[in-house]
Amino acid sequence: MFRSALRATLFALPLVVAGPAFAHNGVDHSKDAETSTPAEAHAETKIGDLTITGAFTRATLPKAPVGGGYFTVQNSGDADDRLISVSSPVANEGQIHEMAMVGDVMKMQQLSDGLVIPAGETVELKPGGYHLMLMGLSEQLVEGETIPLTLTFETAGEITIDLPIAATAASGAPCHMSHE
Ligand SMILES: [Cu+2]
Repeated sequence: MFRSALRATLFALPLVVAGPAFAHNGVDHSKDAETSTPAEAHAETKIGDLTITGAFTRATLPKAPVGGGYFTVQNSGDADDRLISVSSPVANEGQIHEMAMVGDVMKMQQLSDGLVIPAGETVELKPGGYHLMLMGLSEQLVEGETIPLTLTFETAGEITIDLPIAATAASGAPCHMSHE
């Protein structure tokens, strides 16, 4: 029911690659990723020309049906790439969402064509912006644990990372709890 309602709101929007969604209070996490601890929260994963950092999800309440997924991906290559699908063994289905203004209301909607990672640019998935949705969770997401998350990129291919589970209201990976 939830999913079909969501699909009903889908329409093509130009992909915004720069703007408010990516301003993170002026903090560029890609720069401090290597100097902070713990290491696990900043595990840097490379696949092809892409570097993934700061991946996390949030703890869920028991029986919560959906979870989120967030990370930063940097494309150091000369060609655009595209995140085309996501999956996790703890979820029935993984989706890629964006937040967008629909009339006067901020809504999230599925990016049915995936999320473009432009050549030479960094795209941040975060609460309130682009994000992953794990639909139909089979288990509660418990803070401090990890879940496997498989990302499939059009060019770079497929990779599975361990997604750390942060607090329920976390706005960043576990070691970035505050950066106001
Ligand atoms: Cu969503």
